[in-house]
Amino acid sequence: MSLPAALQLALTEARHIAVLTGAGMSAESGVPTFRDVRDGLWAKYDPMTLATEEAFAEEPDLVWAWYLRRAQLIRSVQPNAGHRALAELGTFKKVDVITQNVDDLHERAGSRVLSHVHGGLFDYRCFDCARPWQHDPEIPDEIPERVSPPRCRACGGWIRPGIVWFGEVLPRRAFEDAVEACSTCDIMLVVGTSGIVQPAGSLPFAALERGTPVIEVNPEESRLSDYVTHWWQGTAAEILPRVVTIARGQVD
Ligand code: BV8
Ligand code: ZN
Repeated sequence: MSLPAALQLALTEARHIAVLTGAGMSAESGVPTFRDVRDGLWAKYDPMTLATEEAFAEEPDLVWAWYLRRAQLIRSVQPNAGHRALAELGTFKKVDVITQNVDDLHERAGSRVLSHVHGGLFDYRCFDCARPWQHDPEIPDEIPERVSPPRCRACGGWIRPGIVWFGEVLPRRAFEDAVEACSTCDIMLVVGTSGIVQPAGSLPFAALERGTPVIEVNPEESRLSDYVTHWWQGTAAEILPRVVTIARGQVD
């Protein structure tokens, strides 16, 4: 399936590209998405219930162990061809990467990330006094079901991952920068997101309402597919290298 000629031209001529990525961006690196069929790691834990302040307040050792497992997984995988393609795109176009993902795979591929709208798994802070905790937590090879989080040196509170849980507000600056990028870019890519989680899922409309073309890259239909300019059916690692070819003005 190829991109319509008019959108190919828009991509080649674009000077500023905004890219919103979701869990599907990291799927080909081996990181399960939230809506994947759950394997062992996810089968027992529904992110919707565990990724909340309440869950951490009630069972800090269960939630902390779950995030240790995710950190261990992310440390063990590599960026995929999709991450690398976006990094390459950023070497000859102004590319603003806005990610819902809490992993660091965009950075490890060489992209400059404008916004982690749901925070980052590896920046930790105190649950009580919010002081940053600048260490790398111990990650045992075999992570038990429950692991007590480290304690804050200043107040003794539990250390938590620096990510945005359900019910928590998004980092203001990150979200404002993301809206600005989507409102001013020449073209927007939306890669690997179901568009379910808000307010991140509304970002493509900041582009669409200005008549800016929005191309969605996803192997399946999402909540956004009916609204975007074009749904390019395919995976991040398949399609994004082709985006780079077209952006260079070469034949796809
Ligand atoms: C807020 C960090 C309010 C955690 C995440 C009803 C009840 C309760 C809350 C709400 C509600 N209705 C709306 C809400 C708000 C809620 C929300 O949106 N809920 C949803 C579920 C309805 N949002 C919030 O709570 C947000 N905060 O609203 O605060 C507020 C306001 C004022 C004052 C106080 C409070 C906070 C949301 C952030 C939650 N944190 N992550 C963690 O990671 O543990 S969200 C988390 O889930 C991810 O970050 C990501 O954003 C989201 C998963 O979405 P996707 O990335 O799209 O992934 P998904 O699996 O869904 O889809 C993958 C896609 O990839 C699929 O389309 C698939 O086809 C595609 N794909 C698969 N393989 C590939 C691929 N694509 C390309 N290539 C491939 N190879
Ligand atoms: Zn503290």
